[in-house]
This record gives sequence, structure tokens and C-alpha cells, in this order.
Amino acid sequence: MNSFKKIALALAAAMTLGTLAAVPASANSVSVAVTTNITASGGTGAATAPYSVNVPSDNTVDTSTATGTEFLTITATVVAGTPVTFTAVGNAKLLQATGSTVTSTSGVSTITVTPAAGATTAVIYAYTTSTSASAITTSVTGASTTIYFKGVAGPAWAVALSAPASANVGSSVKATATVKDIFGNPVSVTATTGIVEAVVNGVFADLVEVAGTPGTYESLVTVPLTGGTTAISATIATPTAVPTLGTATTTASAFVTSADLAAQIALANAALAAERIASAKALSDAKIASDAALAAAVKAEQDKAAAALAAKDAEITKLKADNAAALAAIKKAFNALAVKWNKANPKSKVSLVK
Ligand SMILES: [Ca+2]
Repeated sequence: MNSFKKIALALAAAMTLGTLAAVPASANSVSVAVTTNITASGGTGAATAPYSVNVPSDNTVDTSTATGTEFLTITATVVAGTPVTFTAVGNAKLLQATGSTVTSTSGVSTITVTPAAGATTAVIYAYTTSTSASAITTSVTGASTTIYFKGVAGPAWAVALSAPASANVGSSVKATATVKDIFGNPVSVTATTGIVEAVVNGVFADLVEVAGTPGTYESLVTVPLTGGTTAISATIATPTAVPTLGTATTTASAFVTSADLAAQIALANAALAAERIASAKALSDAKIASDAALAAAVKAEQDKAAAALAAKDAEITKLKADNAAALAAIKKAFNALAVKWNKANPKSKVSLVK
């Protein structure tokens, strides 16, 4: 067996116990041992396999029969007397003590611990309220090491439900329920974390968890052929009360209004056809009115022109008469003078004008 295999086997044995064995410390070195009570999916503490620990869903960071252990115990081994700084990044928080009076908001992001006189270990506790991974770096001057861990969601605390607001009669719609723990982490409901069930118009309906999406459940709901409103509700079992963190939401509702879409389309089409007919008639009426107005305007202009022409004709006629009268008067006057002349000058008579 080569040395790599020996190390791998030793590591595997240590993980089985949920503990990484401490390596003796030397100057400027730090080794970390972590204890967690979750062995089934405890992880190795690497970024790709964080340790798992229950979130403090009862708002006390401690160990109890109901919720198990809700913290990691982190033991750093260093050269005696060396101060050790622990720093949490992400949702993780650090504590120097746990217990029934320590709440989910008690932790801090960094703690420095100096081992007691002659001692080589510094111990702190870490917890998280999130199922996303957090990192904790343990450091001394000149050396550091980082472990990763994540929370295991608590019991179902809140349920939400969504469904389409409307649907065609007789069709199927998807109702989606999401279940979260007291800290908003998705919860895959199990016998130990509660139940979730759906009711459609008073009848229990199937609710199936979506593969790969823990805490999300779907139900295919068929709305009635007669239309109307379909009431859907999702319910989770009432969890143990945690008054210090609020009130659980154990029921959520959604309503689907169904209608005969084909009938609605036929009605809409009929309305559209009627609208088109009305529009065509309005257009025709407008053209008729426009044509009539145009004809009237043309006639008015024509009448005006005819009247002007008639006035001119009358004027010409009057001028002609006036001229004739004037000419006749001139002839008469000339002839009168001619008669007088002829009497006085019989030897040089002038002719009268006819
Ligand atoms: Ca607790």
C-alpha cells in the first residue's frame, strides 16, 4: 500500500467518526478538528463537500432531543499560548458558548481565542441559518486553514401557493407550492419535517415534489367544464411554535377563474364582424354626404356665374337702348336745324338724316 492510499484510508476513517483528527502543532501552524453529529451527510469540510449541521430552528443554539445538535464544535490545535482567530464568511456565525439562552442572532463573525496557560487548543462553536455553504477560517500568525459547512433545513414553517389566474374550461393548470423552514430555506417535507397537502374545491389533490428542486411541489388541477372559480389550497402540518421568530404560515390559497375560451372567441369575432359592418356603413354614409356637399357647392358656383352673366346681358341691353335713344335725339335735333337752314338758304339746302 502506498502512502497516498494510507492517508486516504485514515481520512475516511476519521470522517466516519464525524471528526478530523488533529495534527500536532508546530510553530506557525494550526490544525483544526471539527465535530458534528450529522454523519449521514456530514461532508468532509472541503468547499465541495461542506459539513452539515442542523439550523437552530427553535431559535436556541444548543443540543436537544427535538432538534439535535445545531452547531459545529471547532477545535484548533496550536503552539501553546498562540492566539487563534476564527473568521466566518457567509451566513455562518461564531460563538464561545452554546445553550438554551443562545439565540440564532447571538453569533458574531470573528472571535480570537488564546488557549489557557500551557494549553494548545482553542475551541469555538459555529452555526448557520442557511442551507447555503459558509466558510470559517482558523488562523494564527503565519498559518491558516479553512473549513466549509452548511445548514440542514428545519421543519416546514411556511407554505406558499401559486396557480394561473385564469384557464379554459376543462383544462389542466399547474399549481405550485413551496415549503420553507423558519429561516426561509426550502424544505423537502419528510415524515420528520412535516406534511404538505393540497385541496382543490374541497377534494384532496396529488402534490408531487419536483425532482431536483427540494421544497417545491406541484399539482395538476383540472378545472370544471362548467367554468367558475376553482379554489386551491396547500397546507403544512402546524410546526412547534417559535414565538421569538414569528408565526408560521401553514395554509396558502390560490384561485383559478375558468371560462369557455372558444365561446369567448366566437363572441369576440361576432363583435368584430359587427364593428366592421358598422365601419363600412359609416364610411359609405360619409362618402354620400361628401358627394352631396360637393354637388351643392358646384351648383352654387354655377348659379352665381349664371346670375353674373345675366346681369351683364341686361347691362348691355340697357346700353344699346340708351345709345339708340341718344342717336335718335341727335338726328332729331340735326334735322330740326337742317329744316331751319334750308328755309333760310334755299339755294344751299342740306339733306335730312334718316
Ligand atoms: Ca435548539
